[in-house]
Amino acid sequence: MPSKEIESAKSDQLTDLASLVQHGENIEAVACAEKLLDNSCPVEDIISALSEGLAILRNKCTVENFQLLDVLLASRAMVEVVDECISRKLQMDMDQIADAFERTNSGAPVKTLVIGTIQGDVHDLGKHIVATLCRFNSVKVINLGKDVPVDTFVNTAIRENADYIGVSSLMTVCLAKIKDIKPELIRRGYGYIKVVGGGSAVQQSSMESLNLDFVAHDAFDGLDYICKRQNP
Ligand code: B12
Repeated sequence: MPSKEIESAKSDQLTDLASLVQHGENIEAVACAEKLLDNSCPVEDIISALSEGLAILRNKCTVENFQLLDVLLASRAMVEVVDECISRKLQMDMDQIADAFERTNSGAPVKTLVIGTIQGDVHDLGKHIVATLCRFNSVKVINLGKDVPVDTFVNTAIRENADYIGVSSLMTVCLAKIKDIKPELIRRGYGYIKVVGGGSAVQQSSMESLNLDFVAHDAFDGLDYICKRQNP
Protein backbone atom coordinates (compact mmCIF):
# COMPACT_ATOMS: atom_id res chain seq x y z
CA MET A 1 0.00 0.00 0.00
CA PRO A 2 1.44 3.48 -0.81
CA SER A 3 2.62 5.33 2.29
CA LYS A 4 -0.07 8.04 2.02
CA GLU A 5 -2.80 5.39 2.13
CA ILE A 6 -1.11 3.63 5.07
CA GLU A 7 -1.01 6.95 6.96
CA SER A 8 -4.67 7.63 6.22
CA ALA A 9 -5.68 4.07 7.31
CA LYS A 10 -3.73 4.60 10.56
CA SER A 11 -5.39 7.93 11.16
CA ASP A 12 -8.83 6.30 10.63
CA GLN A 13 -7.94 3.57 13.12
CA LEU A 14 -6.84 6.14 15.70
CA THR A 15 -10.15 7.96 15.26
CA ASP A 16 -11.94 4.60 15.71
CA LEU A 17 -9.93 3.94 18.88
CA ALA A 18 -10.91 7.31 20.37
CA SER A 19 -14.56 6.60 19.57
CA LEU A 20 -14.43 3.05 21.01
CA VAL A 21 -12.97 4.36 24.28
CA GLN A 22 -15.53 7.14 24.41
CA HIS A 23 -18.33 4.56 24.05
CA GLY A 24 -16.79 2.16 26.57
CA GLU A 25 -16.26 -0.65 24.03
CA ASN A 26 -13.36 -2.24 25.91
CA ILE A 27 -12.86 -5.46 23.92
CA GLU A 28 -13.01 -3.67 20.56
CA ALA A 29 -10.73 -0.88 21.85
CA VAL A 30 -8.07 -3.44 22.88
CA ALA A 31 -8.34 -5.18 19.47
CA CYS A 32 -8.04 -1.83 17.66
CA ALA A 33 -4.98 -0.80 19.71
CA GLU A 34 -3.35 -4.21 19.07
CA LYS A 35 -3.87 -3.73 15.33
CA LEU A 36 -2.33 -0.26 15.46
CA LEU A 37 0.70 -1.56 17.37
CA ASP A 38 1.08 -4.45 14.89
CA ASN A 39 1.20 -1.81 12.14
CA SER A 40 4.03 0.00 13.96
CA CYS A 41 1.88 2.89 15.16
CA PRO A 42 3.85 4.87 17.81
CA VAL A 43 2.65 4.39 21.41
CA GLU A 44 2.42 8.21 21.74
CA ASP A 45 -0.26 8.33 19.00
CA ILE A 46 -2.29 5.66 20.79
CA ILE A 47 -2.08 7.55 24.08
CA SER A 48 -3.27 10.72 22.30
CA ALA A 49 -6.24 8.80 20.88
CA LEU A 50 -7.10 7.47 24.35
CA SER A 51 -6.97 11.00 25.76
CA GLU A 52 -9.20 12.22 22.96
CA GLY A 53 -11.72 9.46 23.74
CA LEU A 54 -11.74 10.41 27.40
CA ALA A 55 -11.95 14.15 26.80
CA ILE A 56 -15.66 13.82 26.03
CA LEU A 57 -16.19 12.66 29.63
CA ARG A 58 -15.62 16.21 30.79
CA ASN A 59 -19.18 16.94 29.66
CA LYS A 60 -20.50 13.90 31.51
CA CYS A 61 -18.93 14.86 34.83
CA THR A 62 -20.71 18.12 35.56
CA VAL A 63 -23.08 18.82 38.44
CA GLU A 64 -25.99 19.18 35.99
CA ASN A 65 -25.08 16.13 33.96
CA PHE A 66 -23.24 13.32 35.73
CA GLN A 67 -23.42 10.03 33.85
CA LEU A 68 -21.53 7.62 36.04
CA LEU A 69 -21.96 4.50 33.90
CA ASP A 70 -20.60 6.19 30.75
CA VAL A 71 -17.63 7.50 32.71
CA LEU A 72 -16.88 4.10 34.24
CA LEU A 73 -17.17 2.21 30.95
CA ALA A 74 -14.90 4.64 29.11
CA SER A 75 -12.34 4.49 31.93
CA ARG A 76 -12.42 0.70 31.88
CA ALA A 77 -11.75 0.68 28.12
CA MET A 78 -8.80 3.02 28.57
CA VAL A 79 -7.35 1.03 31.46
CA GLU A 80 -7.56 -2.22 29.46
CA VAL A 81 -5.78 -0.68 26.47
CA VAL A 82 -3.03 0.61 28.78
CA ASP A 83 -2.69 -2.68 30.60
CA GLU A 84 -3.12 -5.20 27.80
CA CYS A 85 -1.48 -3.35 24.90
CA ILE A 86 0.73 -0.45 25.89
CA SER A 87 2.52 -1.81 28.93
CA ARG A 88 3.04 -5.18 27.19
CA LYS A 89 4.46 -3.48 24.10
CA LEU A 90 6.84 -1.33 26.16
CA GLN A 91 8.03 -4.38 28.08
CA MET A 92 8.59 -6.36 24.86
CA ASP A 93 10.61 -3.47 23.41
CA MET A 94 12.73 -3.28 26.56
CA ASP A 95 13.31 -7.07 26.46
CA GLN A 96 14.36 -6.99 22.81
CA ILE A 97 16.93 -4.28 23.43
CA ALA A 98 18.29 -6.02 26.54
CA ASP A 99 18.44 -9.39 24.69
CA ALA A 100 20.46 -7.80 21.88
CA PHE A 101 22.77 -6.16 24.41
CA GLU A 102 23.35 -9.44 26.24
CA ARG A 103 24.10 -11.24 22.96
CA THR A 104 26.81 -8.74 22.05
CA ASN A 105 28.28 -8.47 25.56
CA SER A 106 29.08 -12.02 26.49
CA GLY A 107 30.96 -11.27 29.74
CA ALA A 108 29.74 -13.46 32.60
CA PRO A 109 27.22 -11.70 34.87
CA VAL A 110 28.69 -10.89 38.25
CA LYS A 111 25.50 -10.78 40.29
CA THR A 112 22.09 -12.40 40.17
CA LEU A 113 18.81 -10.62 40.87
CA VAL A 114 15.41 -12.26 41.28
CA ILE A 115 12.77 -9.58 40.76
CA GLY A 116 8.98 -9.41 40.83
CA THR A 117 5.90 -7.52 41.97
CA ILE A 118 4.47 -8.79 45.25
CA GLN A 119 1.35 -10.93 45.39
CA GLY A 120 -1.90 -9.03 44.85
CA ASP A 121 -0.28 -6.25 42.84
CA VAL A 122 -0.29 -6.19 39.02
CA HIS A 123 1.74 -3.00 38.49
CA ASP A 124 4.84 -4.17 36.71
CA LEU A 125 6.16 -1.40 34.47
CA GLY A 126 8.55 0.09 37.04
CA LYS A 127 9.92 -3.27 38.08
CA HIS A 128 10.50 -4.09 34.41
CA ILE A 129 12.55 -0.92 34.00
CA VAL A 130 14.73 -2.01 36.93
CA ALA A 131 15.12 -5.47 35.39
CA THR A 132 16.16 -3.98 32.04
CA LEU A 133 18.64 -1.53 33.58
CA CYS A 134 20.22 -4.35 35.57
CA ARG A 135 20.54 -6.53 32.45
CA PHE A 136 22.39 -3.64 30.79
CA ASN A 137 24.79 -3.66 33.72
CA SER A 138 25.77 -7.32 33.51
CA VAL A 139 23.41 -8.50 36.24
CA LYS A 140 21.70 -11.83 35.58
CA VAL A 141 18.00 -11.15 36.05
CA ILE A 142 15.24 -13.64 36.72
CA ASN A 143 12.02 -11.70 36.25
CA LEU A 144 9.13 -13.45 38.00
CA GLY A 145 6.52 -11.00 36.69
CA LYS A 146 3.64 -9.68 38.77
CA ASP A 147 1.42 -11.02 41.56
CA VAL A 148 4.29 -13.13 42.95
CA PRO A 149 3.87 -15.02 46.27
CA VAL A 150 6.58 -14.79 48.94
CA ASP A 151 7.47 -18.48 48.54
CA THR A 152 8.16 -18.05 44.84
CA PHE A 153 10.57 -15.19 45.54
CA VAL A 154 12.37 -17.20 48.21
CA ASN A 155 12.45 -20.57 46.39
CA THR A 156 13.68 -19.00 43.15
CA ALA A 157 16.37 -16.95 44.87
CA ILE A 158 17.69 -20.05 46.67
CA ARG A 159 17.53 -22.22 43.55
CA GLU A 160 19.26 -19.61 41.37
CA ASN A 161 21.91 -18.81 43.98
CA ALA A 162 20.80 -15.17 43.84
CA ASP A 163 22.57 -12.25 45.52
CA TYR A 164 19.45 -10.06 45.57
CA ILE A 165 15.68 -10.19 45.61
CA GLY A 166 14.01 -7.09 44.16
CA VAL A 167 10.42 -6.62 45.22
CA SER A 168 8.04 -4.00 43.87
CA SER A 169 4.73 -2.72 45.19
CA LEU A 170 2.58 0.24 44.23
CA MET A 171 -0.37 -1.02 46.24
CA THR A 172 -0.47 -0.14 49.93
CA VAL A 173 -2.70 -3.13 50.73
CA CYS A 174 -0.04 -5.53 49.43
CA LEU A 175 2.83 -4.22 51.54
CA ALA A 176 2.25 -6.59 54.45
CA LYS A 177 3.36 -9.62 52.41
CA ILE A 178 6.74 -8.02 51.65
CA LYS A 179 7.57 -8.20 55.37
CA ASP A 180 7.70 -12.02 55.19
CA ILE A 181 10.44 -12.33 52.56
CA LYS A 182 13.52 -11.62 54.68
CA PRO A 183 12.44 -13.65 57.76
CA GLU A 184 11.70 -16.61 55.48
CA LEU A 185 15.18 -16.34 53.91
CA ILE A 186 16.72 -16.18 57.38
CA ARG A 187 14.63 -19.13 58.60
CA ARG A 188 15.93 -21.22 55.72
CA GLY A 189 19.55 -20.19 56.24
CA TYR A 190 19.84 -17.72 53.35
CA GLY A 191 19.72 -14.45 55.27
CA TYR A 192 22.73 -13.17 53.28
CA ILE A 193 20.48 -12.64 50.21
CA LYS A 194 19.73 -8.92 50.23
CA VAL A 195 16.12 -7.81 49.72
CA VAL A 196 15.65 -4.52 47.86
CA GLY A 197 12.25 -2.86 47.67
CA GLY A 198 10.87 -0.26 45.27
CA GLY A 199 7.66 1.24 43.92
CA SER A 200 5.60 4.10 45.33
CA ALA A 201 3.94 2.14 48.16
CA VAL A 202 7.27 0.76 49.36
CA GLN A 203 8.83 4.22 49.23
CA GLN A 204 6.11 5.55 51.49
CA SER A 205 6.93 2.88 54.05
CA SER A 206 10.32 2.12 55.61
CA MET A 207 13.11 -0.42 55.44
CA GLU A 208 12.59 -1.44 59.07
CA SER A 209 8.84 -1.93 58.89
CA LEU A 210 9.09 -4.05 55.72
CA ASN A 211 12.18 -6.04 56.79
CA LEU A 212 14.11 -4.82 53.76
CA ASP A 213 17.84 -4.30 53.32
CA PHE A 214 17.29 -1.29 51.08
CA VAL A 215 14.46 0.89 49.76
CA ALA A 216 15.17 2.36 46.32
CA HIS A 217 13.83 5.81 45.45
CA ASP A 218 13.88 4.93 41.77
CA ALA A 219 15.28 2.39 39.34
CA PHE A 220 18.76 4.00 39.26
CA ASP A 221 18.96 4.07 43.04
CA GLY A 222 18.23 0.32 43.05
CA LEU A 223 20.78 -0.27 40.29
CA ASP A 224 23.45 1.62 42.26
CA TYR A 225 22.77 -0.47 45.35
CA ILE A 226 22.93 -3.73 43.41
CA CYS A 227 25.97 -2.89 41.29
CA LYS A 228 28.09 -0.86 43.67
CA ARG A 229 27.61 -2.93 46.77
CA GLN A 230 30.46 -5.31 47.54
CA ASN A 231 29.50 -8.95 47.17
CA PRO A 232 28.26 -10.39 50.46
C1 B12 B 1 -0.21 2.49 35.15
C2 B12 B 1 -1.05 2.23 36.40
C3 B12 B 1 -1.86 1.11 36.39
C4 B12 B 1 -1.84 0.07 35.27
C5 B12 B 1 -0.64 -0.87 35.52
C6 B12 B 1 -0.07 -1.41 34.20
C7 B12 B 1 1.16 -2.24 34.43
N1 B12 B 1 1.23 -3.34 33.70
O1 B12 B 1 2.03 -1.94 35.23
C8 B12 B 1 -3.22 -0.64 35.50
C9 B12 B 1 -4.23 0.05 34.63
C10 B12 B 1 -3.27 -2.15 35.24
C11 B12 B 1 -3.48 -0.33 36.97
C12 B12 B 1 -4.36 -1.03 37.75
C13 B12 B 1 -4.67 -0.67 39.07
N2 B12 B 1 -4.24 0.41 39.77
CO1 B12 B 1 -2.86 1.57 39.13
N3 B12 B 1 -1.71 2.96 38.60
C14 B12 B 1 -1.01 3.13 37.52
C15 B12 B 1 -0.27 4.49 37.63
C16 B12 B 1 -1.10 5.51 36.83
C17 B12 B 1 1.16 4.52 37.15
C18 B12 B 1 2.05 3.39 37.67
C19 B12 B 1 3.29 3.26 36.80
O2 B12 B 1 3.41 2.35 35.98
N4 B12 B 1 4.18 4.24 36.94
C20 B12 B 1 5.40 4.31 36.07
C21 B12 B 1 6.50 3.43 36.67
C22 B12 B 1 7.73 3.53 35.77
O3 B12 B 1 6.83 3.96 37.95
P1 B12 B 1 6.97 3.06 39.27
O4 B12 B 1 6.16 1.83 39.19
O5 B12 B 1 6.83 3.91 40.46
O6 B12 B 1 8.50 2.53 39.18
C23 B12 B 1 9.60 3.39 39.35
C24 B12 B 1 10.15 3.35 40.79
O7 B12 B 1 9.14 3.31 41.77
C25 B12 B 1 11.09 2.19 40.80
N5 B12 B 1 10.63 0.86 41.17
C26 B12 B 1 9.43 0.26 41.03
N6 B12 B 1 9.48 -1.00 41.45
C27 B12 B 1 10.73 -1.25 41.87
C28 B12 B 1 11.32 -2.40 42.39
C29 B12 B 1 12.66 -2.37 42.73
C30 B12 B 1 13.31 -3.60 43.27
C31 B12 B 1 13.41 -1.17 42.58
C32 B12 B 1 14.85 -1.14 42.93
C33 B12 B 1 12.81 -0.01 42.07
C34 B12 B 1 11.49 -0.07 41.70
O8 B12 B 1 11.56 2.10 39.46
C35 B12 B 1 10.70 2.74 38.52
C36 B12 B 1 11.52 3.74 37.73
O9 B12 B 1 12.19 4.64 38.55
C37 B12 B 1 -0.33 4.77 39.19
C38 B12 B 1 -0.37 6.24 39.62
C39 B12 B 1 0.99 6.85 39.61
N7 B12 B 1 1.03 8.06 39.11
O10 B12 B 1 1.97 6.26 40.06
C40 B12 B 1 -1.61 4.03 39.58
C41 B12 B 1 -1.73 3.45 40.99
C42 B12 B 1 -0.43 2.77 41.38
N8 B12 B 1 -2.79 2.45 40.82
C43 B12 B 1 -3.58 2.36 41.85
C44 B12 B 1 -4.69 1.49 41.95
C45 B12 B 1 -5.56 1.65 43.18
C46 B12 B 1 -4.96 0.54 40.94
C47 B12 B 1 -6.10 -0.47 40.91
C48 B12 B 1 -6.49 -1.13 42.25
C49 B12 B 1 -7.30 0.24 40.29
C50 B12 B 1 -8.58 -0.56 40.25
N9 B12 B 1 -9.50 -0.16 41.10
O11 B12 B 1 -8.69 -1.52 39.53
C51 B12 B 1 -5.56 -1.52 39.90
C52 B12 B 1 -4.61 -2.53 40.57
C53 B12 B 1 -5.10 -3.91 40.67
C54 B12 B 1 -4.03 -4.75 41.35
N10 B12 B 1 -4.47 -5.80 41.97
O12 B12 B 1 -2.84 -4.47 41.35
C55 B12 B 1 -3.17 3.33 42.96
C56 B12 B 1 -2.49 2.63 44.14
C57 B12 B 1 -2.89 3.28 45.45
C58 B12 B 1 -2.20 2.66 46.61
N11 B12 B 1 -1.25 3.37 47.18
O13 B12 B 1 -2.49 1.57 47.02
C59 B12 B 1 -2.30 4.37 42.16
C60 B12 B 1 -1.20 5.04 42.99
C61 B12 B 1 -3.27 5.41 41.56
C62 B12 B 1 -3.92 6.26 42.66
N12 B12 B 1 -3.43 7.46 42.88
O14 B12 B 1 -4.86 5.86 43.28
N13 B12 B 1 -2.75 0.76 37.38
